Amino acid sequence: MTAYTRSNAWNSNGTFDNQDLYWYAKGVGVMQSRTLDDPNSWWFFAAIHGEYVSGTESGYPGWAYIPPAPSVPTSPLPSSDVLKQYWNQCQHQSWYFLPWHRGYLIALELQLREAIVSLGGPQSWSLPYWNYLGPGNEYHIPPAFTEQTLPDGEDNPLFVTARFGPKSDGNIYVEIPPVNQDCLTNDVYTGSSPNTPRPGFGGPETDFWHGGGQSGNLENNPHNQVHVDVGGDAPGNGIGGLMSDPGLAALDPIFYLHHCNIDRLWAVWNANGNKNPTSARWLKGPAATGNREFVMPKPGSTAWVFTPQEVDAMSKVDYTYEGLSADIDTTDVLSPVQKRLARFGINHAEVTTMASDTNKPDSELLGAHDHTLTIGSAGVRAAVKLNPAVKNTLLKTLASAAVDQAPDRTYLQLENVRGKRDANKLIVYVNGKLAGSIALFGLRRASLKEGEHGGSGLDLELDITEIIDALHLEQGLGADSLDVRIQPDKSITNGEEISVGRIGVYRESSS
Ligand SMILES: [Cu+2]
Repeated sequence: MTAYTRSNAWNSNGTFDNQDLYWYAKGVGVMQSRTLDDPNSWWFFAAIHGEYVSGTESGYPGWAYIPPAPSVPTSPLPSSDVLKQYWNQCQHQSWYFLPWHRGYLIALELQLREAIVSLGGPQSWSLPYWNYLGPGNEYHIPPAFTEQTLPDGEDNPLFVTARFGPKSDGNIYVEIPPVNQDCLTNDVYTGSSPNTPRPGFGGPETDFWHGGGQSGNLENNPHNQVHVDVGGDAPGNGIGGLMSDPGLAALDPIFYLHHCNIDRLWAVWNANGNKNPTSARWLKGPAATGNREFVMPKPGSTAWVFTPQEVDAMSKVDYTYEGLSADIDTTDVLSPVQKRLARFGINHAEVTTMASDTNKPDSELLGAHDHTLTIGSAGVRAAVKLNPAVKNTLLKTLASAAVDQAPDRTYLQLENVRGKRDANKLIVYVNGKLAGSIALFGLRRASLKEGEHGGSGLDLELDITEIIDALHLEQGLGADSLDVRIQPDKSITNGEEISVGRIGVYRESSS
């Protein structure tokens, strides 16, 4: 069914010599010339993801307060039926994150291709992807996005004022590290224990879910990191960049190239032999259990209703990615499990696959710090007490690591994290070792009391398996608590402190 190829945006140095980018700009221009209430417009598509068109809040990030370019309209509104059917659909912190965004990209690509062909552009045009983890300069935004004008002198529809970068200086790039694609090493799409759900590679089991709670590994890094890096905020803690907030992000044309790369990484993960959920609840989507359906406007304003199972494999969609096969693990590369067992002195040559048939590993709370922590510029430090019985279970699996028996994995989660600003990251250390960095994309909205989940905030997870392995191998994991230090990436103004309700540490049996 492959008819189209989505190519690397850095081809032809990411300039308008790259015809995919030139025609993308032209197509975006056509969609931007349409009105907000037109389901074929750029503005309507951004609102499908999320919007603050006429909310109760005044001031930024309300759409009326966005500094041009682009000049974002807030009227005319579609009818309330159309609005309820289409707007505010994006699935975040959910196992629907990947299939929903895949359908969203397919719908936007159809709209753009129609507009591009109407201008005399190529029939084969497809959305390019931005692989910020590619070689050389590719961690920078392709230059076509920062030019104010097109080669013909017209305004460049890809240019956006509210895009500030990781250092708030207008230099737009992705910070590597912490951005990585380590998420590809988790072979579980969604972990599932009733009391301690793990988000896995693809996100936790949810109903229709417009954000809040736990991000899956891919959503956490690179997805959330790239949003916050690209959007950033204005110097001196001013307004946030469009990409930093889910209710603004899809107004920035770089959004869709970022999401193409996320979609590509899902395809790579599947091509590496990892399996998507097989439960009807995932395959049929939230509409099957009486919740909202996933629906996109097709050109001409016909409604396309779709489910995850209609888009969950590259064989079911009409596009592929340039160079997809080059990204796939080959047999001479050690699998993540082989690498891990090698650290325990186990000969990886004997390790065959330990792929998950069940896709449902068992997990359990290993320890917690239960008091609310407040994070200002200086950061915070806490002792996470470990439950002796659960620690013993973990220690047994570490001691009996074998070819056919990978030890438990361990995760640290910052729970009910609340705050006012998305454009920041928390850097976490466990017993002095760097556990990783977590971007706060979606934090402001998830913290609003009047929001969908009562302002319960975000649950931010880091895989600390390697640290626990190292502690075990170096010194036997004797202590009854872990020393956790949390440091913000950017300074935090008084009154804008970030709170963490609980720190939880979990063990998860290897599938
Ligand atoms: Cu996104």
